[in-house]
Amino acid sequence: EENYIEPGSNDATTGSEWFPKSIYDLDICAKRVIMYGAGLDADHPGFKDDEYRKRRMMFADIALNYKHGESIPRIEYSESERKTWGVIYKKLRELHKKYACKEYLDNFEQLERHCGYSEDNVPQLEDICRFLKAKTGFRVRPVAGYLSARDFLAGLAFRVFFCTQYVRHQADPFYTPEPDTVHEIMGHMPLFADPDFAQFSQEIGLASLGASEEDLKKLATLYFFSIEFGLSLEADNSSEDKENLENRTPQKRHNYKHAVEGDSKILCFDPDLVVRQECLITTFQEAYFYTRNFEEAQQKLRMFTSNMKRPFVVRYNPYTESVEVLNNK
Ligand code: HBI
Ligand code: FE
Repeated sequence: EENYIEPGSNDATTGSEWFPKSIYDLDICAKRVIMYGAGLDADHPGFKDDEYRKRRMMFADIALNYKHGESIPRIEYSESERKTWGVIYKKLRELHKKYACKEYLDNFEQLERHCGYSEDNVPQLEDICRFLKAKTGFRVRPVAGYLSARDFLAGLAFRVFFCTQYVRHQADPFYTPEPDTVHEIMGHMPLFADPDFAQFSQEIGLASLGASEEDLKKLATLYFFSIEFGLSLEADNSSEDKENLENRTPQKRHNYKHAVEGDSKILCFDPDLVVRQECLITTFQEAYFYTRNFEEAQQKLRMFTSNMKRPFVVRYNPYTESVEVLNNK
């Protein structure tokens, strides 16, 4: 490959691990996918399904050949894929009414209006990409599967979300061991249309560029307990003080079914505490973290990352969609 950099390679400009400097460099990150298509584990529901594996290779092919700036190929989803999507869509729309925050609900409605979100249609990434670009400057680009935390977070620095395009196996619509397009489209897309959430996400990404292994792990954990599993505390009366809010019934305070109805802990988002948590992939979390709004999350993240040490400073240039690296040696 003419355009490939081995993970872990040294970066001549910073002396740290190589990282993308321009949005075009994300083509390199996208190729370093850890697991996809033929590499499904034995416990994956699609492991013994040759047809599914073939389908996954088709999606991998699209993602591995995609280059920044191209339009994202449209997919004709199969009847089985549309059925899986529909079952999840229906269930989640019910849960959203009860648990989702206002920002999520408002943007979801817009996605229904502008991007073909509905029970019987799997939305196209190209349409979502255009929508997000206009709302917050965020983009999605197809990815073949799981990336390293470093490559995945690097995309966010450029307001790019690496987005899977395949649908989970039909055997188990309500569980997937890996991200799939239903997770991305239903779960992530609505909030990337929110300006504060977008800013928060980009700042995690910028902090990750050239970060030490230790700091990278902290940022991945912060990503996990905010963008993946974060809670937004909503008050229906803004004059109430914090103590009153915390004494509310859980149903009024939080947005997630498990967090609300399970026996997990619900704690205020504090990066110093969050980075000591373990990320549980295959089970519910032991604790969830809330902020009152996305701006609060942003401020707390900024406080935390300003104490991280790198031998250089990165500055994002939105005109060129690249980062400037300032060596302060
Ligand atoms: N890769 N494609 C993909 N999607 C993810 O959501 C993802 C990933 N790699 C790493 C990752 N998530 C997590 O480690 C985050 O904590 C960064
Ligand atoms: Fe996710």
